[in-house]
Amino acid sequence: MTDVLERETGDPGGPDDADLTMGIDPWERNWMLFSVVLLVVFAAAVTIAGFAAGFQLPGAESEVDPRTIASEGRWAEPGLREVGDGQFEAYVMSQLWSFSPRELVVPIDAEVDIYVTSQDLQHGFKITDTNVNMQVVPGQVSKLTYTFDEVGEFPYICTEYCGQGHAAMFGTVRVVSEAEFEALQSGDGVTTGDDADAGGEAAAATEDDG
Ligand SMILES: [Cu+2]
Repeated sequence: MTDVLERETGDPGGPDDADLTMGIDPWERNWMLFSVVLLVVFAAAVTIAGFAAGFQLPGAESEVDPRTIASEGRWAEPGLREVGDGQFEAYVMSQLWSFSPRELVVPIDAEVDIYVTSQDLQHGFKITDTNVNMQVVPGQVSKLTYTFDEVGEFPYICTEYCGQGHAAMFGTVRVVSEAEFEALQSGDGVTTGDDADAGGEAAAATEDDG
């Protein structure tokens, strides 16, 4: 078309000089504008996801020795512990091919700091229907905080292929009502807190019952 125009009229085509702003073709200007708008939209999406939707990047919380970690401190007895009012921490150990513990029972609206590490090779830790999704790297503790605001069962799975037993590597977060959680605590079903605390709570619960 341009070639035909040029041959017939000597006009190379394109916009008239009057349509140019600072020598920029209007189409080119519009595309430049469009790409700037896209960048703004992407930046807004990341900001909204980060602050409003509560997305977090799982941080490398600390470094550990994968050969000995299973017998050290809180890792020696992985599981859920109450650390304050409505505040919990969960330690989850990964190994071929299981998570310890296999079940975490959490009261509704509990804010849980979840720590995961591995004592052999790389695994993944994802709690379905939540945005908890972490790489689990031997020698490193991964941490995310999540508030469970819905009663139900949320299976956690290994998301990093780790050998023939990989598909069997799963567990469940069971979110229960406050009342059910207290009932479980006063029974033998669940251990939370240090032994002394758990004993104290159990005793207090028994007193309440009587
Ligand atoms: Cu796996």
